[in-house]
Amino acid sequence: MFPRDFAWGAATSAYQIEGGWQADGKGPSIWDTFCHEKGGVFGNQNGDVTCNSYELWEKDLECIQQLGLTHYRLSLSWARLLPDGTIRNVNQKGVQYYNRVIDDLLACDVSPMVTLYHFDLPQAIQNLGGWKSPDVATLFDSYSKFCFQTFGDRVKLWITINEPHVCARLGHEVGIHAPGLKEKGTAAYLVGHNMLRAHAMAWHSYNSEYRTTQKGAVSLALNSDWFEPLDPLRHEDVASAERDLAFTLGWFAWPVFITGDYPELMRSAIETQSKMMGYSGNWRLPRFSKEDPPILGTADFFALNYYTSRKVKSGGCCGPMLSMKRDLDAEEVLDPSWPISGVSWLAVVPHGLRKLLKYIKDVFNNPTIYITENGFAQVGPLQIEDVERCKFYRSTISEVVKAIEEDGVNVRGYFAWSLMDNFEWADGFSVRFGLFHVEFSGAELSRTIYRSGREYSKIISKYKSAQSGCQGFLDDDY
Ligand code: GBH
Repeated sequence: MFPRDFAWGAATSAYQIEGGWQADGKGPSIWDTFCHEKGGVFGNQNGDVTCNSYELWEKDLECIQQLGLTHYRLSLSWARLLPDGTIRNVNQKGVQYYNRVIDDLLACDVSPMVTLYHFDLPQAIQNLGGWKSPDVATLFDSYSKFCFQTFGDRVKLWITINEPHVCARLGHEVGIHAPGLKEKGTAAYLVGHNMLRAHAMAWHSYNSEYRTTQKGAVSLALNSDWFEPLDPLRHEDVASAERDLAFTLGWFAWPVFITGDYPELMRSAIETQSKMMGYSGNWRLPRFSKEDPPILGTADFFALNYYTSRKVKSGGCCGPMLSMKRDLDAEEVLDPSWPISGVSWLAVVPHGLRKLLKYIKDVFNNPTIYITENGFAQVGPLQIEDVERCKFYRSTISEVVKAIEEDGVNVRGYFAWSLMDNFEWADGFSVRFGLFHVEFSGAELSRTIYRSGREYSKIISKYKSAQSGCQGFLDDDY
């Protein structure tokens, strides 16, 4: 059974839904730049308008209410609030917009969970070196304090940075996300490091300046697949799966939750490869400096974005150049029994979530966990009757029940990705994750609930009524 105050949510992010990319004094972000330089995004699409939530927020609120959510996870656009990234210039129209969103949610009895950074760095900060520059941490801290000060009287759940792993790797190693850098084997580690520093500074600011009055909680959202050895009896496969977990989840979770430093496995793998390539061992993965505030202990809960799983075997790498892939030295494969959703990377493996939750409980000292994203993609012809996604949500949520009841994992909330179809980064509008369909070709951008939206709202209302004592009601269709 779910705890009484369990958070039933759905999530979105600013660049993916807001549009209004130049409205009312908003500054450009790296995603505006990345999309406008042609070639990086499916069909040269962009988030200039997308769901136009900047103007159509009431429509989103109607969707939220129709689902019966207790929580809504949104992100703030840094460049909408601070067009040049610094607190020297505050865009009051941006402040008004988010004030209105937050106030409307609270008036409808929906609690906001607010992410400060979801991939959309102000271009002005990119021009100073972006996440590769150590100075970005201080700028992020100022932006965070501004947000705590402005919205923290009403927002009690904060995420500083969404998926540092994706920003670092896809933005700076693979180059399919903004800012589109492909500096293999180096930039991603530096970016990840500065993101951790930025996160930790913001957490310490909240802790010392806002916590006693605002009484909220702050964390960062970490994405990870569940990784398990292709052949559990092969020592190399077991070690490869462990390395993959260390390089994905451990990269950020070890410093924050257990040691204040990167996983030993990760450091030694990188050092080995550096030496093999004739470089000094301790180059590439930075060390945390005594001058910075400590990283350890800078999360009040564990925020997990889970989508899929992989089997892992040894080897699979890869040319004469430095790269993260070479450091990882593992090959990920799909189990043929796993169905594939609309996008090729998203194999449907609900039981992987249960295993990952148990792993987090065991390795990271039994934290309170919010599943801050989980979802299923649709491509191709529109299906409002999306029965596959209904099955996906039903079986995923039943795995969460097992994690809570049988494994004793302290899960406190579940956020479906996403409230509605939106701009899916490099895939543009070709991939649809929404519980509501958005008609992007019509001027009204009308929102229509999918069958999976109705299904999710039924699940929520059944669990809510079961919590208030109407047991037995639960088992009929699940
Ligand atoms: C989330 O990341 C994001 O937070 C969210 O904004 C996004 O809309 C959602 O996923 C759906 O994609 O291109 O083969 O290299 C999820 C974690 C990790 C999933 C990177 C996709 C890329 C695979 N993502 N992965 S590939």
